[in-house]
Amino acid sequence: MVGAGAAALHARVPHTHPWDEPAHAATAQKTAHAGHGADGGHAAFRGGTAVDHRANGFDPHEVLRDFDWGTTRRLPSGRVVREWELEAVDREIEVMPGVRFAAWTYNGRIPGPTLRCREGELVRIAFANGSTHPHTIHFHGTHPAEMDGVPGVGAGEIRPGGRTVYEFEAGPAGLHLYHCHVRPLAEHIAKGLYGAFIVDPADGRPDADEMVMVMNGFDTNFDRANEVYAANTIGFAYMDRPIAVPRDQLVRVYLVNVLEYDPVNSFHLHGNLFDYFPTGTSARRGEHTDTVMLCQGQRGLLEWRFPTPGRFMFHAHQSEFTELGWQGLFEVA
Ligand SMILES: [Cu+2]
Repeated sequence: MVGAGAAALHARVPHTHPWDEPAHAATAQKTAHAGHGADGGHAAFRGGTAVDHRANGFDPHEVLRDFDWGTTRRLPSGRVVREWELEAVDREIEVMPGVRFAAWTYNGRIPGPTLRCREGELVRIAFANGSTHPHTIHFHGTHPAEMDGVPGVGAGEIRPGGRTVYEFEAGPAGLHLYHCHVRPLAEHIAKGLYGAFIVDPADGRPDADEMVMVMNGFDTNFDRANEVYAANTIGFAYMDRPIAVPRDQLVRVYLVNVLEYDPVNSFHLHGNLFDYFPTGTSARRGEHTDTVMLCQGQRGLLEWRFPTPGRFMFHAHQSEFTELGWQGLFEVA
């Protein structure tokens, strides 16, 4: 029973939290609206409606471990070229049950594909603009100025129907991101045009159960404030269905914050601490903690193991974000 969070979306819930039970389970049940059902599941609010992941075309559980390595070929020089095709697509996304958001996406999903490559490879991203607005792809990491994906430099803004190719040597190793850089910038990002960009060290990282979490939010009533918060777009998705993790397995989360309209976001883990590697650019951990705070555009790697089985929450430590969707569970077995 994890019922109190969703109620905050359309009712004021006086200080009940999923992690309070069993002591406060009865209170949580009483304060939840009718329609939440006996199990209190977040998906079952407003008369049993739930986000239709199939209709959205992506499921946060698949996004979580979906790393897009693109396609590779070898140049006569022996160098590896890694290629992807990204298209900007206007698309309506159901961001919480019954709430449809007129999104702008890369390849129809939010976040866009998690692009992954190795340091030193030549990467080529063919970008087609199938949207009704001009867009770009601006990558974080090192690249020549003309590949920066900003208006007025290189290919600049790509008009609807237009295309370009961004090409550069991948580096440095770390966790970067990509997003549209057309003005008004806040709108172009908040509408959904972003994704994670992972550059692996040439000799890789230790084996782990790897996940990507792009912390985001949605302004569903155009007041330049978010009504729903999440990791990977759909609030409560990892509460409804916890993330299964084997006990003692090294877990590595690639954490990105692209949240618009709020100055900071955060990640807090229950029952454990993690090693934190800011931007993933160094093998030396920056901190051993249970909470990290990230400004918009900041990202980092989190690593830890669960030594005992059970359910462990993770969520933004801004309680408002937590109650509006940015929370989830690890199920350790
Ligand atoms: Cu744009």
